[in-house]
Formats: sequence, structure tokens, C-alpha cells
Amino acid sequence: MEHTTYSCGFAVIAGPPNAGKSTLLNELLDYKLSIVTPKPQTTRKKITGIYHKDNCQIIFLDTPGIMDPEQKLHESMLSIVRETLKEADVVIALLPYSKKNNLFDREFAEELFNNWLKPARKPVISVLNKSDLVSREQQKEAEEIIRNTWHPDAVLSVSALKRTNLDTLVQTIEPFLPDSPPLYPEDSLSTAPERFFASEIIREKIFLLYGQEVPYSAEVVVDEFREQHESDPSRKDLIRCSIIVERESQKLILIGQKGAALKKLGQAARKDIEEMLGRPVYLELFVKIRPDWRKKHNLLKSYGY
Ligand SMILES: Nc1nc2c(ncn2[C@@H]2O[C@H](COP(=O)(O)OP(=O)(O)OP(=O)(O)O)[C@@H](O)[C@H]2O)c(=O)[nH]1
Ligand SMILES: [Mg+2]
Repeated sequence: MEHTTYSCGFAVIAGPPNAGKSTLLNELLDYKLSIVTPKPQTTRKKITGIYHKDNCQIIFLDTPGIMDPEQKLHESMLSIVRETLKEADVVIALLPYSKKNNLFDREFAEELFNNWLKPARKPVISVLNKSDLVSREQQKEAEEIIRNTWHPDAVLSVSALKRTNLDTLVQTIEPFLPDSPPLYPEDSLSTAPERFFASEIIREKIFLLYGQEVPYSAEVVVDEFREQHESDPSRKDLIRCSIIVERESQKLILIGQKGAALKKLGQAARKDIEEMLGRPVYLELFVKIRPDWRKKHNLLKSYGY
């Protein structure tokens, strides 16, 4: 009798803010699941993305960037990273190449390997991202330093953006996955509901359209997600969201002159939400002030942190 083996497990992507963790998840899945912006601290929660192959299923978990916490929100983000690491069959420790930092940030690497990965006691694949920024010789040099200093189970360089070496990364992950039937059906891409991704898309547009502290002070809550297309295909779904900010000044910036800025935000977000859902929607955005929400335990909790 023919004996086929199937493996399935969890690969947690962890690293500093802006390393390209969410980009890597999206490029592996070939689907824009996790929001990406040039600004650090874009991702605030765990994002599950399910990768399917003939003989294996990899459940990738994208996490917030690891940084020094300045407020309660950051502490919640770090506990999300810590909790997510517990789920890992293998950790992808993602460090970005940088021209400034003598190839990569050694101080952060030391912190990541010693204070996060060692206590987590999981197999580690050290992945240097943004290989498009450096030469092959420099990549070999950096890989060698990592191998000799922190002794991870494997080391490789990729460019998530250019999709370089992603097949090799998948092949490197596979041996770390337990023999197991798939945990999710073949057509599932994530575990979170559509309304979560709608709120994330709005957050992404806030990061892209506004400067300074506004993106960091903003949270998006879906108040109503009314699916109407099933009962009547001619009616659009209604999505009502609140954008929470900390101060009046931030609310004024978000709304803009005669509401122009909020309108632009709404249009950009609606376009992407419609693309994700594959159907037209009405998107209504309200701006609300909740002073110091990032420091308040109860508010953070109500926003899912
Ligand atoms: N040159 C280059 N840029 C990349 C690569 N991968 C990601 N980026 C860019 O790096 C920036 C940050 O990408 P994200 O995927 O949002 O990074 P992240 O690690 O998820 O960041 P946080 O969610 O803030 O922790 C974006 O501008 C990406 O386009 C890469 O391989 N090469
Ligand atoms: Mg991210």
C-alpha cells in the first residue's frame, strides 16, 4: 500500500518593526492579507495566514515588531508576540539588512536571540530579509556572523519584496513541521473574519495618508458589518466604523478641511475592502476621541489587546 506523509504546523514570523514580516507573509501566500506600510509598528495583532502545498500546510503567524515598550499598547503588542511564540513549531527570526547598521542590527539580534528566542525554546530559522539591498558577498558575511554567534538551526537570506529565495525558505521550514493532517481546509487563507481585515485596511490607509503621531494614535473599530447582498444582491453591504483617536487636534487632522481628508481615506479604504470582499460596499467612518486610549487597560481590552 502506498504510504504518503503529510506535515502541518505553525511558523511564527518575529522580528523588529519594519523588518518586512507582513510583506513576507503576503508574498508567501501570494495574497495581501497583512497590512504593510513603510512606517514601523504597523502590525498590532497576530495575523494568521495559511499556506498550502501538496504535502504540507504551514500556518504562518505574523506578529507585531519587537521594540522597547513606551506605553500599555506596546506592552500588549509584546505579549501578543510572546504568546504567539508559544504556538510555534518553528520560528522565523526575521532581521532586515540595512546599509547603515553594518549589514544588520547586531544589538537587536542579540536581544532577539537571547531574550526572546532562547526562553521560547523553539527551533529557529534566522532569515535576513531585504537581500536586494546588499551584495551576495555581504549576505554570506552576515549569514556567517549569525551562524557563528547565535547558532540558529538554519540561516538564509531572502527578499520578500522581490520574492527571492522564498521557495528555499519553505523547503527549510518543512522538516520542522510535525507529521499531521492539515488543520484547515484547502481553500482557507486565514482564520480572522472579514470585518477584522476591513478594520486593518482602514488602519493601513491611515498609516499611508497621515504623518507624525496620527497613525500611532488611531485605532479602528467596526461598529456594524451588515451583509445585505445575500438577501438582495442589488443592495450593498454596509460597514460602519469608528476611528478612535486620542485628542481633538488629531480628530481635526483626520477629518481635514471640509472633510476632504476623511473622504480621501474613505475612498482609498473602500476600494481595497471591495477588492477583498469581491463586492461593493458602503463605508461609513466616524471619528471619536478616547483620551489616552493607548494607556488605558479597559479601552485596550475592548479593542482586542
Ligand atoms: N527593499 C526591500 N524592502 C522591503 C522588503 N520587504 C519589505 N520591505 C519594505 O519594508 C517596509 C516594512 O514592511 P512590513 O512588511 O510592513 O514590515 P513589518 O515587519 O511587518 O513591520 P511592522 O508591522 O511595523 O512590525 C515596507 O515599506 C516594505 O515594502 C524587501 O525584501 N526589500
Ligand atoms: Mg507588519
